[in-house]
Amino acid sequence: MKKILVTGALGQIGSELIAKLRGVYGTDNVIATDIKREKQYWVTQSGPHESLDVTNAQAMFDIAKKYEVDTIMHLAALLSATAEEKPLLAWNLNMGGLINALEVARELQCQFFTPSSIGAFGPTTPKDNTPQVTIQRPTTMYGVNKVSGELLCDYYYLKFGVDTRGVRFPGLISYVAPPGGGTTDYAVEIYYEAIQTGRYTSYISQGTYMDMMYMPDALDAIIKLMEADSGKLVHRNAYNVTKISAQPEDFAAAIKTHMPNFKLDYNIDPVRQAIADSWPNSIDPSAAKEEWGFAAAYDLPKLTADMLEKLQKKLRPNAI
Ligand code: VAH
Repeated sequence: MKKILVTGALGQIGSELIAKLRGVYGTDNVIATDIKREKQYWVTQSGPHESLDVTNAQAMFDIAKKYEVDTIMHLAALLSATAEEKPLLAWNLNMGGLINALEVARELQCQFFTPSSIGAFGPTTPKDNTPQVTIQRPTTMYGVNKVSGELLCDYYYLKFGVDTRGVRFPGLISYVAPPGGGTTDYAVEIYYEAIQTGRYTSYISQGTYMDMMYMPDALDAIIKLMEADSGKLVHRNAYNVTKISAQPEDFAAAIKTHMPNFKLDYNIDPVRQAIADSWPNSIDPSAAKEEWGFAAAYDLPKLTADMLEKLQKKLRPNAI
């Protein structure tokens, strides 16, 4: 039975991954850690949890040893927009936290997962149907962190035999924990605003395509990759995964099939627009499909219907 340590457990992915992992592997086998201390029932009170600053190597080792974990899922990181605002902090946290987690995995012989991102590509990368193996010259600190992270995880596999695995996530859309500091956050905000105000002002311009995926598909991908036969994995760190390539107008059109009066307008954020412009329009997930059976269930219409239904209950529980 797996015993899993998760860092960044209160983040956008972690908040839902903890519940998913506990459902699959058992509550007591999933240790939720985060630097935040706020009480969120389904994370802190429903199973083992520890406060952890991932830049504290000894603290991470001590927690991993205390619970005798055999798997580390390292999610704690600053996202693209925040990383661009605070590049040195991003380097120290994103890379310092990662090397600490890899060292713990090496010393305790743990299997290891950490997400990369479409942010690992840059303006010289082929923009459409971006291949699994291609030019990676990102022009953001987040992208530098993600490419460095992919190489570091490959190194720990080749040099020390650590079973490292990762995916390049697209923008992730969820209704549980809002994202923070990302470039693709607009694709989450638009659904919240649709329910709360019936309109949304996008900071990303019309016609800007980016890859997106619904959180349930992302969680399934993590578990499927980690359970895959190690011998079949070629592109371990990290696999392109995606389901949707969309621009703000596509989200608005999908929302309008449920809310015909929904309005979308624009107030562009030059920093996040520049980040988005440096990323692919669409990436090719065929290596993930071939090597470990990646599949995603939610296309844009299905994602939109579920987001609006769940957010209606979350934000307007008493509405008829
Ligand atoms: C971000 N949501 O916007 C993250 C993600 C592909 C985007 O890495 O920074």
